[in-house]
Amino acid sequence: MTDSITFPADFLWGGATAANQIEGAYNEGGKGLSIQDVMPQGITTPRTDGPTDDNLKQVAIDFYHRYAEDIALFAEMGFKTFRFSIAWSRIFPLGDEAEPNEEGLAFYERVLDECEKHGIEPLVTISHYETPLHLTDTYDGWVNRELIGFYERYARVLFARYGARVKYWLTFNEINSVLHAPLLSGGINTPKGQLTKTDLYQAVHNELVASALATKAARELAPNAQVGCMILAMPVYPLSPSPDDMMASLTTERTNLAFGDIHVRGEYPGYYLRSLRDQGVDLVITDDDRAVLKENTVDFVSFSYYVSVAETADDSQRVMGEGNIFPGVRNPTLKASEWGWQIDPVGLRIVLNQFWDRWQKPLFIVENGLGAKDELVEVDGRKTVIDDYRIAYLNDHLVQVGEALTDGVDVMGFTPWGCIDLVSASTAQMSKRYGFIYVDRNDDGSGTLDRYKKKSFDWYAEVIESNGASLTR
Ligand code: BGP
Repeated sequence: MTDSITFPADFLWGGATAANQIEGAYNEGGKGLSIQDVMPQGITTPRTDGPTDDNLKQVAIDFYHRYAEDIALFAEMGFKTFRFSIAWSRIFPLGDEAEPNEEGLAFYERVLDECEKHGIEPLVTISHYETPLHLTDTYDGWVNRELIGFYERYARVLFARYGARVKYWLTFNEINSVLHAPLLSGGINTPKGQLTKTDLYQAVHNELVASALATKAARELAPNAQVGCMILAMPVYPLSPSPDDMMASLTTERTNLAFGDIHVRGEYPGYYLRSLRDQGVDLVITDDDRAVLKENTVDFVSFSYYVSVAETADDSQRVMGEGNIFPGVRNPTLKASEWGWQIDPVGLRIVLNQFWDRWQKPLFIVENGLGAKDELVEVDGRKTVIDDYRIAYLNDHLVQVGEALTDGVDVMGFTPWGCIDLVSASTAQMSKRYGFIYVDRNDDGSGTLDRYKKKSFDWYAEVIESNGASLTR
């Protein structure tokens, strides 16, 4: 352990959100429906046919109308950057139209205005779990190659319109999660149990090509922009020191690492091709696809990190625990959050070192945080939440970021997830809170939507102000 933690002077401190989890206004401003409108319970139950009244995301935290107030609060914490996503169906309500929806474009102009007013650098996710529903219902989402063209058109519109104002772009949120949550992540309508491996991996391929085409478009239309991939990082430890367990953990971890390998190196690694062959998967990959992947690799690698898991080759030892989007073998050495996600700050240092050693690309931690139940209390006549557990979680993870920086890893920034309370992606709950800012909204939809600063608000402001010097080890 080093004596002091030094973060780079230009370290991008901030926070992260996604359109469908904050905006609400699901049918305002010419917006079309997205898959989120048929996933009122997140990934816990099958999709519905159409929108239902019990869907918290229809209102979410009403960011669509309150963005100025919220961005002002982020500025008060000293944010250097704010990660948000653009709802594809605000820009192309169906997804396959020729012309974009001006009202949707104008909304994000206003969001960018507010960021600029406060000197906050936007970090924009192009696609974050909100494929337009029409593309799901009509094309079966990313299984269909036509999605590549629709996405490229959408990305081009964004770069043309916002390219001079937005420097940092992410192509697909947690792109590797499509293997586990095909509807959420890939807009794929065919239920997971009925989806063939070939269709699933073809969807993966189509997204990877689309990601590279977006990178290509950014080079043309927004030459100052930097494009990153976004990977769900989940380090996998061997459950025992046996070589078989080590091999099993490497194999499991490679299902995530492959996405970084392809984005950074521009080609499919041998182990990935072997795994496709072993599964009898034969993909349609054109020579153009290969060239596009090779010529348009990413500028940086971003990732989410919440949880690590274990792996074993011994089926009798495979006791499963929770993970982010997909489960993993429970690690007996770690404690878990109220939602069963095992807490492992050192895992963040491991991931940072592993990714840096492997790819030598700047790394951006664009999600990390603790989903917890909060209790609103009154202190000195002000409503707040005494969230020491959240402060401890973030402090301990940031200390490990400091260690990785000292290890020589190039880390661009840190945007903890849900910097303001929002609707959870996996369970669609409000009660799974991540924010520095409490939003008065409950799982049953009640609440005033008023915002209150939690104890962690001042704590994070001080961390940013001191550029990490106030962290405690
Ligand atoms: C990631 C998603 C986010 C976010 C986060 C926390 O998988 O990119 O959208 O929600 O996890 O997960 P949850 O909301 O399920 O607690």
